[in-house]
Amino acid sequence: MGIVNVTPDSFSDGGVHVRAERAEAAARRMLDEGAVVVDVGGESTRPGAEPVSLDEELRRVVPVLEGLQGLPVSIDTTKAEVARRAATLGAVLVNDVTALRADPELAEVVAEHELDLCLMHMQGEPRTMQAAPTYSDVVADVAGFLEERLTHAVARGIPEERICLDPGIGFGKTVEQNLTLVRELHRIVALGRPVLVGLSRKSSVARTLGDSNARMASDAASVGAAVAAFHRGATLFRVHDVRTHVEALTAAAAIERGAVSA
Ligand code: HH2
Repeated sequence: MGIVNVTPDSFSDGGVHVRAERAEAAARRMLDEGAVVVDVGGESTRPGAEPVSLDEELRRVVPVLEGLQGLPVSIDTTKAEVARRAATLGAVLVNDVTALRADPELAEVVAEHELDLCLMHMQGEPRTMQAAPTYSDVVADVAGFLEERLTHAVARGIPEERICLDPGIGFGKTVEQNLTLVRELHRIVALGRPVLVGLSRKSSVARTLGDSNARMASDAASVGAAVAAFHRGATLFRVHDVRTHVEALTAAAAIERGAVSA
């Protein structure tokens, strides 16, 4: 999953894709490089980010979605109206970082338009989530949350086969908690749905190199973390540098399988 943030303030690529044509070109390049879907988002969820209005979010993403019609697009939103517009413009997946908690109508849009759905764990909300994340057992807590949200989504009419789960790396978690979630990812995989991870350029990955104030991981460090997640059962990777991840993960997968891909 290639990341296309159409925002002025995203932590890693904020401001890069503000112009629709540039976002569209970046998305097309990611698909050429092997992304199976591009995730278009108009609201930053980085720690400390302020929410954006519906009008502003639509103003950011609609031109990009229009330019990408006919291509596999995911919409990174918490708002039913944004998802609805995206669906009418051909989006195939809704990536909701609140796991259907922010907008009670979002489940209906996903069900009605037969979209795929990513349910992600987050403790708190972006503005304040890194203040003091606390868990009794981070993996059990995240797995329990995702299981409950999966049940909720299915009860709202979204077939289980359309849903993937995401532990929400960096969303209300310390570096240690993020690393534990990846190390014990098999406990999330055990819930029985495909698991997506977003490790790309995140500060927790950067901080494994020793600088406790580092804010953005290199692509090399991001790929290392993605491969570690792959070995623990992740099958979907939300990334900035698509080519590098595709090559690294293809090589890792070939070793697992003992055969090169067709
Ligand atoms: N991470 C970010 C945003 N959306 N969605 C899922 N499912 N999983 C993630 O880990 C995830 C996500 C944050 O990264 P980014 O999009 O690069 O920055 P921002 O939120 O500032 O736009």
